[in-house]
Amino acid sequence: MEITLSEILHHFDVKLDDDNEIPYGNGHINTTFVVGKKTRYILQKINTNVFHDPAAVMRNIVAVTAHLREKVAAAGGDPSRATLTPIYTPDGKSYWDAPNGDCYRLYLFIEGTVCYDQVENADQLYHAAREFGKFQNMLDDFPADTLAEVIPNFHNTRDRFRMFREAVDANLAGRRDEVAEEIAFAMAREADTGIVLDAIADGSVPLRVTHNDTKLNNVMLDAKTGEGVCVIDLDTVMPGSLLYDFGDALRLGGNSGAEDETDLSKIYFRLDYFEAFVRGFVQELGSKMTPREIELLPFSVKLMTYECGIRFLTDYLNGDTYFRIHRPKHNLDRCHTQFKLVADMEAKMDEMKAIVKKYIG
Ligand code: ADP
Ligand code: GN1
Ligand code: MG
Repeated sequence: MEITLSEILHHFDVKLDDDNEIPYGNGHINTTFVVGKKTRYILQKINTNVFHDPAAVMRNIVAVTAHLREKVAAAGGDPSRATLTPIYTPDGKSYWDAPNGDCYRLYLFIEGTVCYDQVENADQLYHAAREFGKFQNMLDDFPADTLAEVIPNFHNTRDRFRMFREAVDANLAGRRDEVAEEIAFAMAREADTGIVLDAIADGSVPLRVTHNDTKLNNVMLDAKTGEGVCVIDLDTVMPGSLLYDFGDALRLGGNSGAEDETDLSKIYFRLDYFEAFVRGFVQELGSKMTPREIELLPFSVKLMTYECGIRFLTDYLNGDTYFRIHRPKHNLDRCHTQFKLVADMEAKMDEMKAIVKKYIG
């Protein structure tokens, strides 16, 4: 059953000044629209194939944004710009369950901001890093045990590898022979998958409340000043490692090209962007990091890029059922950029370590 957007909006406690409904943004997971004119809102269909318990996702988001709002207000800031503002239904729910099983939510549109699918200069990395750092700082005292684990083992790279190996064995879409080289690249790096997990297990890397999806188009920068405004896409806020947020941000932020660039000669890892991000991140979180966290910062970028690469490859092998794609080999193209970056990071690891040392350690 097809539901119209105006019918969906009717279930939220808002009066719109326009009936525009424009597809918006470049996220791979949810379906996003901008609605309204003078006062704009973000309407999203939550991807229930990815988030099996949307009620738990929204409970996390309501709690986390309430915590952030309080902190920002206490510091004299504007909470409606500094975090997401969920709009409620008249009966007080933060989402609407449609009769066909779909699930929708509405947020205030954060005006006067921009986010980047591909970074344009080092300054953007510096400000994004500070914003992700501030986000973690503000959630430092959030009770982590009240958060639902909405996607279990989200950054458990060992488990991601297991799922990858299962996809190779199952060969559901019949594409295994076509990607033999990519499979070999991934298999050769299996030993990397346990390094951060082992550090978490031995206590040298603490669990914190982390964002877990720190891609650059999930942080809003001020359209005029370029400074950080807020972190969005809070679906995956869960207990995790600071290394996940650091590494994942540079996976996309340190890429010289687009995540899905098909001309691989354009793809390399930008040390100048890496340095700008390190500078901002250390400025906000430097005093909190343990020696092992500091030591693993460069490796975490490679690990998160590798993990994302095997996730794209797994999805390609499974027949493209997880990430939204816009062309037949989109997931394979994405996998190629990630693996090219991994190889480049391996070549540049000593330089990355030297950059971290320059700022901390
Ligand atoms: P996905 O999980 O699919 O990535 P996001 O929540 O990240 O979905 O939303 C997709 C895009 O929509 C973001 O990258 C951003 O451009 C835009 N967006 C999301 N929420 C807001 C908001 N409250 N205000 C302005 N833009 C937003
Ligand atoms: C997805 O939702 P979005 O587009 O911000 C994915 C991330 C991946 C990223 C790859 C919930 O992020 O984990 O790193 O695509 N989010 C989820 O671009 O799986
Ligand atoms: Mg997003």
